[in-house]
Amino acid sequence: MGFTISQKIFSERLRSGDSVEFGKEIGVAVDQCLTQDSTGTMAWLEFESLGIDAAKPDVVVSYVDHTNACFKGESSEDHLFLQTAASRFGAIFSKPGNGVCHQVHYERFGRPGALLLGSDSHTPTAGALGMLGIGVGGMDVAVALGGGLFYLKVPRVIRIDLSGKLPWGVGAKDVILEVLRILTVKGGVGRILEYGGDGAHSLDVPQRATITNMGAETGATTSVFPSDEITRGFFKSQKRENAWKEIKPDPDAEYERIIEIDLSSLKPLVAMPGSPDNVKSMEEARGTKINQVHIGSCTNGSWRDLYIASRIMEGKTVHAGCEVMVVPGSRQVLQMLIKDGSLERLVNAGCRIMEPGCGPCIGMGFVPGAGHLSLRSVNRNWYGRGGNKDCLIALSSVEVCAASALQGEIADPRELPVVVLPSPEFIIDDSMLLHPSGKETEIIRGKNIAPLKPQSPLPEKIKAEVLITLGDGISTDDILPAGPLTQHLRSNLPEIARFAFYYLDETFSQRAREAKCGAIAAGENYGQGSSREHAALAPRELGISCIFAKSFARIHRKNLINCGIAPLVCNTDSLHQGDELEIDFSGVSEGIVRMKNLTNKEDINAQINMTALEIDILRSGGALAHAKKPM
Ligand code: MIC
Ligand code: SF4
Repeated sequence: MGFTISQKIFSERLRSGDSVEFGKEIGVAVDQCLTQDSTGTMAWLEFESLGIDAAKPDVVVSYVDHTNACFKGESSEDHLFLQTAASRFGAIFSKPGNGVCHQVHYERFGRPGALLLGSDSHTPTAGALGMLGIGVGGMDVAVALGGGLFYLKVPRVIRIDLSGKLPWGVGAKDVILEVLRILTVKGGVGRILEYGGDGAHSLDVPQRATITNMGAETGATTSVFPSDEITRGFFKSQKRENAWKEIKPDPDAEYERIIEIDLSSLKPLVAMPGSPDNVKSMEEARGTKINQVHIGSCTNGSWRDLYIASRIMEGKTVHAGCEVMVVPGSRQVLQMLIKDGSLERLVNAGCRIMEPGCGPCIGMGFVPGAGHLSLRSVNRNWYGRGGNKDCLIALSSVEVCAASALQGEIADPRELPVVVLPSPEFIIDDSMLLHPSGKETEIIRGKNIAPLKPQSPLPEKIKAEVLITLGDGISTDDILPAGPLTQHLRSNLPEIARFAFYYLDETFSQRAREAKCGAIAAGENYGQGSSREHAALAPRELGISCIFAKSFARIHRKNLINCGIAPLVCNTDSLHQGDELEIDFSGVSEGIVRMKNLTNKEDINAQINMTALEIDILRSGGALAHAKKPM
């Protein structure tokens, strides 16, 4: 039996386990790690707590992109900590303004065939280069920085077979919105999406990156394209041709499922507010009034995207009832836009410009008003995303965003003159990437950086009160909102914990602190979305010891275990806020947790669904306590 692309990459770095067959538990060596500021302060503090001298993987980059604007001084202090920690432990530091981690990483560091672990859920963007990028929580990155293996069960592979060519006005974003329409936000869980077919070879690397980036929204472990002549061309233009090699699946590789998409027949799509899989056709969405357009983010912040937007808007004016914010994905993109006149075209059309970074995507500026509809080229649109729980966000391609900005309502770009893309001239200037100076660097910590508390082993029995009951699809943005409210508190757990479930129930943190030991009950796909470890660390800080849900999203489930919270699977319909539970962990190794609901006298057996290693981590109290245990 031949291998898929991901099996090839896993098998080359297999250090624990005997085969890369689906479902096998394996431990793989990690080649590259990335961290970003909002998850990175914790990841580097966690790495430091392991007492290891220097980061081990070949390429380690610490980016600042989420808190560039420094609305609060704490963020500036965090940046200095990250810069000095990177220098001390041997990582490259990407300064604020250099761009979003995923965009810069594929431009300057990624390479076909490598395995990248990143403390951000959109790390799969790197799959555009024919490598595997996997988003994880900070503790998994900390362990990998120390040279530890990354353990996972080999995911099933869905092949997405692309044929034809995208017509004018239809973007790579429409390909991934079509995939989301088919798979929904749960269809990728436990799976890798591998793209192939003639149509795949018609897409350039930035288009592929849009698709691999937003594969995260299907819940997939990662997404990957083959590395071909198009990839080689990209490496050449980035002056890194030596890093290129061909990667393709074996012809007899086995897939769980093959999804066929004819690019020529695709039409523009829009994900309407609430969820990235709330996908509607242009016919259904057009004419909807919009207040804002945001073009940019790690999904659609490439030069290709912004160039097209500038040509669509050239010589025209943004609609009076609409504001437009353009945010280049990287400084390289910005430099190219300056050089080729795109920036001038955008500004002349009435667009506003923000420095390269995450910006509005994570609610750092350009926060829409209550009930306002913001059309964005970003990847997420849950309620509460974008910095205001009452705003509405719709997702589309840059082509749809630009056409709609001119009309003040969702509009069809296919009716506008065709934009022909010239060959890009990439500007290579790595001056905002700082190289480490080594062990003598003093790490500078602001007051905001609260020391980590030690993790303590899981008790055999606990009593806990159900503090909140929740429905399906609770995202990490629901658990711990991002944006200006919390972004500066990412290295201060006691402070950030005050905002746990803030948009859903402002009293939660206070009640949790009073209860001392609490539990949460939820529906399907609990914790979907970001890799934000704080969505597990903050509840832990508030004394939450277990979460009962019908199912869990991959990264969050692992973050819970790493933080010493038990993710327990059961039917949660009979649990109510205020129920007193007696939970018995003595059967954990057999995969069962027995629980008595003292309020309604019901006995429930919850499934633990964990590997032996995960059980060991949970028993130890978390990943750091486990990593420090003598072998
Ligand atoms: C996001 O898009 O939600 C983030 C902000 O990039 C997160 C990480 C974080 O919470 O800092 C992610 O996707 O992992
Ligand atoms: Fe930044 Fe948004 Fe991408 Fe997250 S999804 S890394 S906030 S641009």
